[in-house]
Amino acid sequence: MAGGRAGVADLCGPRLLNAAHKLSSADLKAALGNEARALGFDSVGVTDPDAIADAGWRFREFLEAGAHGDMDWLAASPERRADPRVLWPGVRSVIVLGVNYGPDENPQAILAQRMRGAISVYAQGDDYHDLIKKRLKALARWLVATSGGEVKVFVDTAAVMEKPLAQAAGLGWQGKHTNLVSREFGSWLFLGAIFTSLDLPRDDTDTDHCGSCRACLDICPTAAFPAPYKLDARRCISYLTIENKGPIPREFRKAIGNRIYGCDDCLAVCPWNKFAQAGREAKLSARDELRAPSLADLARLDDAAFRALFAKSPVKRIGRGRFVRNVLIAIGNSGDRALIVEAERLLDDESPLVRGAAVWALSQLMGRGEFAASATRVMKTEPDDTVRAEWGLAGMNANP
Ligand code: B12
Ligand code: SF4
Ligand code: SF4
Repeated sequence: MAGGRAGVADLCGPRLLNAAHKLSSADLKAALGNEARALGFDSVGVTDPDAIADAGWRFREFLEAGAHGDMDWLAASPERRADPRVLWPGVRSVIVLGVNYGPDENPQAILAQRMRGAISVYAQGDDYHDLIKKRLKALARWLVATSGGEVKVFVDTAAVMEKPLAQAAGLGWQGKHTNLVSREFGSWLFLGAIFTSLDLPRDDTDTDHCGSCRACLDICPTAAFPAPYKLDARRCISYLTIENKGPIPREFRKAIGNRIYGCDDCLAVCPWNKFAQAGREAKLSARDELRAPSLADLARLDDAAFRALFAKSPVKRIGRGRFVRNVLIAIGNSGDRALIVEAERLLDDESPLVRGAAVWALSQLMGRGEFAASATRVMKTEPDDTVRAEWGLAGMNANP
């Protein structure tokens, strides 16, 4: 159903359909596709609630390996996540929807600009959760008004395995980087789902078109794929910079480069992006100030300025402390001594997370003698054990 438009909804608006109440299920599904597109969805398909049997045991394997790290919410109630019918016994069909958020420039170009921060494509505009949820609710209301039944809508945060459901509904396939790849939109599709008690005609499951390609596996800066189709989230920069609340483990700091919120490398190299087009939703497109922000400016954000800059953005969720931690890792990787002053100022920050990251940044930018002099001065007053430990470890690894 991801393709053409059927005539019925061109002739009948919701009110008329409601009055007629005699739509065949095929006509209803065609009308649903048209309504979804009118609401701004780019892809839509329908699947059976029990279409993702393999996802359940694979998900358990992922949890048993501890690959979810500290994402306890992901590990909670795996039985519900693995089976939509456990989440809601009334579900008869799952409608999966996609919104194209294709970038209008190469997301990897910013990685060479070491004095600027790279924010992943999905987070350069407004928060997709809010936008997609509104659209899902509107479509669900239309469905109920048109044909009755009960509905529930989900985007991202609920216990729903959106990628395998999307594959089963024909929107694309789970590539070796584990995300859904669409033949029309490449890597750049946000997903959402509507569960309904109506019995709608199913779409065909999409099949894997990765072939012998392994571009996404090879590009990953932190070797986060233990095998094709398997991700160890604990090594993924998206997890490390967004979900991880503590200091970024030392082994990943250099590899993170200037990625300050999420990572797009495995998505960006996928050859299927050659068919992708820039997204059509202005609210999701990149805000100019978030395309290539200067690290020096970001390091100066206080709480109020952070909230103002990231109003309505998904970045706001991680808070100023975690964000400035990420900026300091990028400053440490910048190779630019002009940024020493920014990191030095943050040695007095009220957040130990920020102070610890500032120590590491300085260890990367200063010579060993200079760093040791700072350590002697600051350690006299540093109250936090984790930050003191950073001074000790960073001193051993500082530049000669
Ligand atoms: C937790 C989570 C994360 C975690 C873990 C990611 C992961 N791959 O699991 C972290 C924080 C790392 C993350 C990162 C990102 N995420 Co995220 N994330 C989620 C979330 C909330 C749950 C995903 C989940 O269930 N993971 C558990 C694992 C076990 O499930 P899985 O990935 O489907 O694993 C399957 C494969 O491993 C497969 N498998 C295993 N072995 C084998 C063997 C073979 C042969 C085969 C064929 C398959 C196979 O089976 C498993 C079960 O289906 C979803 C939203 C949702 N509710 O679904 C968004 C979601 C997946 N994220 C999304 C995005 C955009 C991202 C990022 C691109 C953001 C960024 N730019 O930084 C990165 C991409 C990183 C990556 N390579 O995956 C989008 C993806 C859209 C799409 N087109 O697929 C989603 C769907 C959100 C949304 N609503 O749009 N994310
Ligand atoms: S998002 Fe980046 S770090 Fe995470 S798996 Fe993909 S390439 Fe690796
Ligand atoms: S980069 Fe290659 S292996 Fe990875 S998802 Fe795309 S086609 Fe599949």
